[in-house]
Amino acid sequence: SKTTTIPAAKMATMPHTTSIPVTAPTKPEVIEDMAGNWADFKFAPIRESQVSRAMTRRYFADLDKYAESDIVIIGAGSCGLSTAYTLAKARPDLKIAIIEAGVAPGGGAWLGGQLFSAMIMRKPADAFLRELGVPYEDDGVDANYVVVKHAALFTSTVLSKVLQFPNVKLFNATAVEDLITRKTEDGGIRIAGVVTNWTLVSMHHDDQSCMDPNTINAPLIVSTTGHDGPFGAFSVKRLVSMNAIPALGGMRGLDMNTAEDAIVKGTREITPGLIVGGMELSEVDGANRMGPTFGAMALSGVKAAEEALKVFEQ
Ligand code: AHZ
Repeated sequence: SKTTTIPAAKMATMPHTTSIPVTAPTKPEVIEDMAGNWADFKFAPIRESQVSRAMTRRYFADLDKYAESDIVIIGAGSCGLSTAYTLAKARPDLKIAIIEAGVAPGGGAWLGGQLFSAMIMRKPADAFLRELGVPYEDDGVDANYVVVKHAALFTSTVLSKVLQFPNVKLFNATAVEDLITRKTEDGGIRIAGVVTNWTLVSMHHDDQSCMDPNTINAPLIVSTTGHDGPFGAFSVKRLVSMNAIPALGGMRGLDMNTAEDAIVKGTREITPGLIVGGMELSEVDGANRMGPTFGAMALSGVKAAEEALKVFEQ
């Protein structure tokens, strides 16, 4: 494979755009063998059970391995993925499970806002884009923000990096439907894991007879389930219903300037064993929403990872 970079002339028209190496694929061996003769093309033979076993063997091995995890991240939106990237890179020795209710990980970060593709990140979150190698444009010398040409470029890049870490497993189409709790000596509670189920099962508890869930034990959970909605703000709502915190502040109206700082600064361990980041935190603290600007999600993820590392370094 050979490495190419964006040509200097093109770079000159894109001020402050980072140059990331693009790996040109080598011509696949099979195509050379066929030499254009597709009439004789044939896949290597297979028996259907081989496919089933190749998938299920690995999935059940992962369920077994991650039943005791070091960290569970709930929600694979922009904040959860940023948390996972930062943690997995810093601590390859930690077993990190990500539980995502949707089939498609990424949460709201496949589009910038409404149905528009560009993703805006306010400075200094551009540093996280450089860390990932996501190219961006700067809207001029005075601009306080940078623009990724498509939100899906950010999301697919961080996702592909997270999935390549050997110490991370993503369980998608899987919902966290409760938290595992332990009583502490002072009469409070500590979060000690998550209760999971297939999302399609979680959605049908009302019209099917009970189908019991599965569990993952972990000393630390990072919850990034987004603001309130059909699935959002899951962990913090559950903390209220189990009297671990008195009440939710409720997400306030949109104010980009106050919202982004508040989410990043406020990212913390809310209840022993449970760190909350991203827009889920706005429901606890009564913070404003920021709408379509994603720098706080990335940096809240970085802060959530730092808070988690402090716990592991104690
Ligand atoms: O599917 C959810 C989404 O992918 C997932 N999730 C929610 N509840 C879950 C549960 N079990 C497993 N019980 C669950 N997964 O969590 C993910 C949340 O992603 P998100 O993009 O909604 O949240 P975020 O905090 O990462 O990013 C918020 C982005 C927003 S919202 C907003 C505004 O409304 O003003 N502005 C920004 C930038």
